[in-house]
Amino acid sequence: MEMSISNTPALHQVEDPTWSCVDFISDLHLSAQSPETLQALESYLFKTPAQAVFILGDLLEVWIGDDSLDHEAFSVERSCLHMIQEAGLRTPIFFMPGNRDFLIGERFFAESGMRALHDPCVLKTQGKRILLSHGDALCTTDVDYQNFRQQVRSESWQIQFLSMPFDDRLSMALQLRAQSQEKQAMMQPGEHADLDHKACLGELLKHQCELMIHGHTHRPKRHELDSSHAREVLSDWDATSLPPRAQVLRLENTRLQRLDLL
Ligand SMILES: [Mn+2]
Repeated sequence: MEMSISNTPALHQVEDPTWSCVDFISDLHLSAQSPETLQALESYLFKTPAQAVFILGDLLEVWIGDDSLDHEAFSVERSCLHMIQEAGLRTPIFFMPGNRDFLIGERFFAESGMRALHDPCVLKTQGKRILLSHGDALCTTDVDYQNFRQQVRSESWQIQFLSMPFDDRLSMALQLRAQSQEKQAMMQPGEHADLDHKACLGELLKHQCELMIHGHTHRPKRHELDSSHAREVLSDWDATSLPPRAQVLRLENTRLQRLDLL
């Protein structure tokens, strides 16, 4: 079987001195259960004034390999890919895989036209150096999760997983998701994993950045890490929640603002 694990070269740095407006979004968790959120993404992508859109992970709720594009169960994800391909003709779209969709591979990138970002990636724009990340790798105090992450991000695990029959992969993914939802539901507020303060500061210093933008935790907020370093957390999207969530973090002429689209 043809493996789809990514040989797509992922960018460690993106730089464009001509961009005066760039958008950041993450955690849309698109699936057949969320056509309204897909619709919100489509109308946003076709009218944003941004010169580049950065999707920082978890665009899709579940991804078990690019051959899913040929299965009826993933027709919504396929239409998402086609919509992004069309929108990308108007505005370049960059994508960094998250913990849900890290198995997005070469074929998905090629057909969607999205450019792959390494996690983390440095964006140089408007005189700033901004560190982009999904965020899960910096939840360093959750040792169980980091062990799991290391396993599923290894080439050997991915080769083995992708060689399994489609239906087996699908049931395994749904089982993992159910376990994770069960674990989340049993947690008290404040118990949910968050990015480690020291780990974030360390990454920022290492990459000579003052600001990090990330998703993953679904807790949109700006955190000051010290007098000159901060992180901005993106919101997740859910067009059917009350109130609906579809937020964009926009950097326009060096100013950051949060825009609620719905
Ligand atoms: Mn995530």
